[in-house]
Amino acid sequence: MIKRRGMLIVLEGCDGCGKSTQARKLVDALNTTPREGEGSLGGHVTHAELWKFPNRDTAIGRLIDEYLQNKCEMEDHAIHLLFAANRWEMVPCLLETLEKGISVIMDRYAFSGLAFSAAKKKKLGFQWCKIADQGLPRPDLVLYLSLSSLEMEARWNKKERDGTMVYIRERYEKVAFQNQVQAEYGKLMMGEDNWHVIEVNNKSIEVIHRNLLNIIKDNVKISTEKVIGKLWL
Ligand code: 2DT
Ligand code: MG
Repeated sequence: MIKRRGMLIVLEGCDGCGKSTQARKLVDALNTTPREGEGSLGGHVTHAELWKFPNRDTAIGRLIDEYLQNKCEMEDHAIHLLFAANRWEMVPCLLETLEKGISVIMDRYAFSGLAFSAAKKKKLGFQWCKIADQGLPRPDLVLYLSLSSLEMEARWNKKERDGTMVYIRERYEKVAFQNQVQAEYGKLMMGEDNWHVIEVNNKSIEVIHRNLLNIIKDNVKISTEKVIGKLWL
């Protein structure tokens, strides 16, 4: 019998597009899907874990958190490298997890690193930005949630009105900036065979969830038989 590794599945998109909600639902679904029989993933995926980047719990992550909350300033190249270092520090644990046959659903990854840094006014070179993440484990799937800027603004305003405490926007949570970020994502997905774009405007959480789960089901067998690739190499 072939020993199968876990899948590496990344969710990407602008702030407020629903990545975190969908990531949680996917992990729940994969952990409760029957191993065999109707509705199963054919015994290919048994367990899944939720990972998130930036991981604000490490020493590097705490610096990033301060930066995002505007509690400190950081030179653009330096913060870009910290985001990448925050991924590299987790690579041994990530590979071990996949090797055990556990799938990882990741809420942001190197694509956020590139899109957000490249969207800055004093642009960091696209190629320069890529280098820091080159060689990371390559995701089997990148599920990109695409949201219009009108809908994005409506969601943010709702968050601010509904919050019992005043919602304080983080550094990058400005519509014009996020539009630029979406444009940078557009460059990243060109020519890639592992990206799937899911339009999320006016769709219910459940409909989007089923859409994502079907993409995973379609790819699970082939992905888990392959050796994990290296990103941008
Ligand atoms: P969350 O709102 O998802 O916590 O993200 N970011 C993220 C970068 O600029 N570079 C990166 O490498 C990553 C992973 C995106 C916090 C913000 O940090 C941005 C939004
Ligand atoms: Mg955010």
